[in-house]
Amino acid sequence: MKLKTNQNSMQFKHVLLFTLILGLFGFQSGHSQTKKDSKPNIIFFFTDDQSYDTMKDFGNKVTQTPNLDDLASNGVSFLRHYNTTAICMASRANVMTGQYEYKTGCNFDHGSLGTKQWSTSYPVLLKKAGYRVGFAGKFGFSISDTNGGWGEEGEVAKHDFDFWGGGSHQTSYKTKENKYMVKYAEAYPHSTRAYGAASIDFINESVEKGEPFCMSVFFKAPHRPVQPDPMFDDVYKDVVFDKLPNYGRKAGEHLAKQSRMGRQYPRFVEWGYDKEDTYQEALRKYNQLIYGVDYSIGMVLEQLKKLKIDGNTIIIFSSDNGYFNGSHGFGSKVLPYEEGARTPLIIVDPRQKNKAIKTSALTGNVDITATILDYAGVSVPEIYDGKSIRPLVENPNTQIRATLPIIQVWGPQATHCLTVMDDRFKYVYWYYKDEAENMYPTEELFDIKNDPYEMVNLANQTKYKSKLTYMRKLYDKQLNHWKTEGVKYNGYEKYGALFKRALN
Ligand SMILES: [Ca+2]
Repeated sequence: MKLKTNQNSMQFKHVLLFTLILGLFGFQSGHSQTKKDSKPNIIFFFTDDQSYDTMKDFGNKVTQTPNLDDLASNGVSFLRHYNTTAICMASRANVMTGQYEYKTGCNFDHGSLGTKQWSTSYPVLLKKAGYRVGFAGKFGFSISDTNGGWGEEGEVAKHDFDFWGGGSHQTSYKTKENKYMVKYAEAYPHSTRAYGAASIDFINESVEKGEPFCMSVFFKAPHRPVQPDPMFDDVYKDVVFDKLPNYGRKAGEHLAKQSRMGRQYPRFVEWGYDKEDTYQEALRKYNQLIYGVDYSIGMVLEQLKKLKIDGNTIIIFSSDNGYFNGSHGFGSKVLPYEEGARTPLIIVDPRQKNKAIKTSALTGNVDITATILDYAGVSVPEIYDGKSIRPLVENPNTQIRATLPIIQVWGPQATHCLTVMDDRFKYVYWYYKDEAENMYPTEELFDIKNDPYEMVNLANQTKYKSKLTYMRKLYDKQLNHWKTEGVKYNGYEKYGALFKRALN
């Protein structure tokens, strides 16, 4: 409602009174969110175990993700986005706090996130900045200061949210099993759609209150157990999935022996990737779970349009880690190879002009946190390892980081390794030695640009000697950062010595 500055005071008082009455009865002029219109809303959709190879924009020819495709066509897709730890619990702590695992101190086998790290998480900082913050789905880690201590996931964090629809532990695909989501169970028995419905209610409330919001939707899908929504049983009924060029045991023979010492290796057979019919069935169900996510995201996007706030709402879509689906003879995630650690990332800022852009600039899960703060106008704490991706959204031809690590210190010791990447290469160092098993410290060097399926280890090729030297320097620098900045509890302090390179 516009007012001329030269109006007399009587007219002004009448208008003011009228406006107050409208306000009392809940009328709004135009769409709401008039108080802090300069602040965009933010929705962060985060899936669980979704490989990069699950969408057309990221190279899959047969998957159906119409709403994600729509996001990609309205924003920027990141083709080299990695989780700095490729497993649920650690990755969720990374993305909430903007810090690497050795600074969060949080992973399975290690411990919970400290209250100090949580105090600079994006939900806490956004709430302080006047945002309504909501959460639905799998939170995945607990918060406590008892080193190695454990508590129910989300029970501390939930007090920092205006809406909480989180579930503990691995959560369930049955909506009714999440006590915070029970009211959605009848209409949306599968939790994937229920998270969409809960998000819509939170968004509606925020708009009614005229407050900017940040909704985090952490889907359980497509994580196991394999329980897709039966509503979508027909989507991939007769579809035949292609295999990536690095599919199968033979394609992993050149990799470090240490990589086969964890549960990822037996799962190739246990989960049926080794036979054509069971492989196809696994891929159909896996992608059906992702189709459910796509549908749920579509529900939310439609509501944004209805409320006319789609032009002022930033959308971020990514996943907590990748998934092997048989690549190199592996199942599951954890390992630093592309299918394990790389995921889709799409960012849509409807206010800027770049649409349907793809970039190969290096980005990591820790960068999402700084990005959310950047869009909200909140300064990024110095303790963060992540950098805002916003400059890349506005200019996809630039870079925000020269290097990014992948940390793997979960599961059997033999599989522990530290990885560094630059804008083209990936270097992995496996420290573990067992002469009886014929295992020795091993280096791997991959040219991700020319060999995206990691079929050739270049570490021993003379031609790449100077590149190897350069990557070793990046590695040493990363390890030094671990030694000086890493937490001194939860079992992280020993890696300064364990990961010291024994090869020169
Ligand atoms: Ca996961």
